[in-house]
Amino acid sequence: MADDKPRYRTYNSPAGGWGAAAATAKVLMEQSVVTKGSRALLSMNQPGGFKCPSCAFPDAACTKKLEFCENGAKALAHEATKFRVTREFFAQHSVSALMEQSDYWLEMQGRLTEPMRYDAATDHYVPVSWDDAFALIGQHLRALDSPHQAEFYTSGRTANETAFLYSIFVREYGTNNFPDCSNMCHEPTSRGLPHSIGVGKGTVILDDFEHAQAIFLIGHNAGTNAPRMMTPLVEARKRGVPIVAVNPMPERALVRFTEPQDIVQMATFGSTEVTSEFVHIKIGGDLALLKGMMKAMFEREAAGEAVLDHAFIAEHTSGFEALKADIEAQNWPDLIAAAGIDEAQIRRCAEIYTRSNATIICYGMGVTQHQQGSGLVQQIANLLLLKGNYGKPGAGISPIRGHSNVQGDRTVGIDEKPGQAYLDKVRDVFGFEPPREEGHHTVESVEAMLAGTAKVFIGLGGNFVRAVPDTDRSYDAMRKLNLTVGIATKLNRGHLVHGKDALILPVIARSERIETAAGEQFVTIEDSMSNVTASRGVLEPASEHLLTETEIVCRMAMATLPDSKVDWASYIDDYSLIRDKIAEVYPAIYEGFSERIKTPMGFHLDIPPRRRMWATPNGKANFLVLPGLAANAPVADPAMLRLATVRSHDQFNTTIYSYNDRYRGVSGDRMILFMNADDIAARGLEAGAKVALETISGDGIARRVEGLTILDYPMSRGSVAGYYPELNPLLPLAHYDRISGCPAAKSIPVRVVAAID
Ligand SMILES: Nc1nc2c(c(=O)[nH]1)N[C@H]1C(S)=C(S)[C@@H](COP(=O)(O)OP(=O)(O)OC[C@H]3O[C@@H](n4cnc5c(=O)[nH]c(N)nc54)[C@H](O)[C@@H]3O)O[C@H]1N2
Ligand SMILES: Nc1nc2c(c(=O)[nH]1)N[C@H]1C(S)=C(S)[C@@H](COP(=O)(O)OP(=O)(O)OC[C@H]3O[C@@H](n4cnc5c(=O)[nH]c(N)nc54)[C@H](O)[C@@H]3O)O[C@H]1N2
Ligand SMILES: [Mo]
Repeated sequence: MADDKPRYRTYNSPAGGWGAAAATAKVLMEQSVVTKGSRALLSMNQPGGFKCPSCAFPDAACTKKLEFCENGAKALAHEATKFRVTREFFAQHSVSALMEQSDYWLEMQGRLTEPMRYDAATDHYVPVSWDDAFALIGQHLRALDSPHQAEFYTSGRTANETAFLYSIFVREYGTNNFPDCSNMCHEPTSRGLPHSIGVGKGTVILDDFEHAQAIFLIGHNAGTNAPRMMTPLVEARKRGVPIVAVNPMPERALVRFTEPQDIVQMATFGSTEVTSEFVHIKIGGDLALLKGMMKAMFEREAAGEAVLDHAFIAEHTSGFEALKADIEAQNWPDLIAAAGIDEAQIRRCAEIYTRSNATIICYGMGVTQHQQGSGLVQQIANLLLLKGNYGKPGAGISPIRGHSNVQGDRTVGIDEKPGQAYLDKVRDVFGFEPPREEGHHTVESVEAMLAGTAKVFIGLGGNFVRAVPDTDRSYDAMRKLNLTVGIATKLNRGHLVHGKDALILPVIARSERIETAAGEQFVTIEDSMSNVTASRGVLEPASEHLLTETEIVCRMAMATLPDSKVDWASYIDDYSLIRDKIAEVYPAIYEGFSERIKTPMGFHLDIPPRRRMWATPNGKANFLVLPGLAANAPVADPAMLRLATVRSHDQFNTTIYSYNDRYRGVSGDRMILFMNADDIAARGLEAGAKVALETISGDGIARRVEGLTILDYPMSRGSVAGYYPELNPLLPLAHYDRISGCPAAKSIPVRVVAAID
């Protein structure tokens, strides 16, 4: 269980600094990889080395600086770990026994070493040959009545080459069922933003942070989830750039930070105040903040001041009048109530925004994971359009993506709603007719499993069953399947909650060398700012029985599609052949891929708004209206609290590195309910009390999580937080953004109830 006795205290030191340096050393020691890990860290994010397997923030390549952070080091240490999950391990532990273990314990067992098949007679995983494993997959997939009965999941660590081949395999097989981790993450960006500015990606590059005159950070926790981002933020702050952080939790790194790479700050215990304006927003109150800022600007215009970029609006946009009418219809008391902050602060934010001629707005899960996640992203885009904050240095929209290649996977075909022009291209390049109907996103794939129409699940990375909403129902859904396949580096819950047949297929990881018959191979990834770079592993693979993800995809295809039009065998050995095909399917952005990838810094994929070009149906950037002020459906229960499920400092999504959350002052416990003192008192409760949470959903399904300890924490009023994935049983499958399908994991309506002892 917990690695320490639980302790809660206030963390007053700056984030980063010696605490981060010590944590880096500790994790290398825990995984027994001090020498190997330290050597590998020197190659991480360096030209000729491999890309950090953690987040998707770009690195300032070629600076000769160390380009890793504490959490990147954790990700690497856990990948390079000396611990192993062997056939003896599986012989020793039945699946039912493993089910009793925590996610943390499963992770700590180490790297998977050989392919395994579930044996129902003994309830153990037993060794299987690779040939037999692929034959079993082929047999199941060929036996289905329709290819739409299979679900093909991708997690965002998968490299471009693998994801591209996977998308071709699945389309030749005959379905667009591509549930993807992105569906739970930045899908509101991928689906919402194209209507606004013609592209579902950010428009900012790293260099823009050097030219920004104001930076807004809405709903993301950079110090934990994209720590390398702290460097450009601290540099901007030192230049006097105002930084506004909008968050229901006063995240420590946003307040004060010491750069572990800054020798002087480290030696003098100095630090930088990162945020100049902290906006203690209510969960979902961002919509009212954004509208309030726009209202303040329209009021000044009405008073005769010119605060908008009228020339830009006239030349480049459409829908201005409708937006103006919607914003002017909002009144201040409603805006203040919905945002949970005062009018003066909204006006201050508007003032900071108005004064700046180049503003960057960054955002994360605090924006996307609401029922109106896509609408919220579009309001951010509106605000930027009002001052022409696209296509000039230092300005633009900057979604901070999650997994290191989640954006790249989408670019190269992991898309359940593919465009017809793209499908035509696939047909022309590969010579088969791809399916034209839309496939399932993540929520729809779980619904299909529950309905019994889905029969096979293949997970290319990730930990699907732990990441999706409604844990109990999702476990039931997975258990109905005929076959589940987990292509993975580490043992996780997804391998234990399985179908009638089940396979675990272990892979070579990002930091490890890929040697094929054609010599050493590298893969490529696309970061959050659309830079494509090569990644070459440097370590020995964790076991001699591992295969590359690419080979696994090719051999699944060969076992499933005996009459395939695609020369799968050739791609197993030579990845440049895959890149040539990517270039053929996406000539506009990937032409000359194999040549362009030779430069150490890689290359940037074209983002038309950077040139003030708008790939929308009307050729303009569009102001879009989201009526009202509610980011989520209102709930009529006065006891209701909005629950955000968030990450601790010591986890990577469903992978739990420890039970500590240093910057929030928590150690030894993850069953925490972060709650405002007034909300605690209003319920006659006390900090330290054990309580349960119940979802208010009205669909007749009881959702409850027991055993939470109340922590008196400076949350905004009416907003509570706790950890993902422990609280996923509270998140109803149907609680999601209708435009993107993204589960509203930051805004679950709950009530606190007495714990059952
Ligand atoms: N070390 C580490 N790095 C990671 C990950 C990890 O788990 N560990 N995960 C990766 C992935 S896949 C992703 S998507 C990203 C996630 O990175 P983030 O987007 O930072 O994700 P979260 O921790 O879920 O929550 C973000 C913040 O949203 C705030 N928030 C909650 N509700 C609201 C709201 O209504 N409004 C506003 N304004 N804020 C709100 C929370 O207080 C929290 O600070 O990080 C990536 N990087
Ligand atoms: N309640 C709630 N739910 C959420 C979220 C939330 O904030 N709140 N966040 C959502 C978000 S943003 C995301 S992105 C999803 C994450 O969902 P996933 O991407 O499915 O989950 P991860 O925990 O990142 O996956 C971890 C597993 O990936 C495997 N793995 C690691 N590296 C590799 C590799 O190189 N190759 C392969 N093949 N496998 C590898 C390991 O076996 C490990 O156990 O969860 C979502 N779910
Ligand atoms: Mo994510």
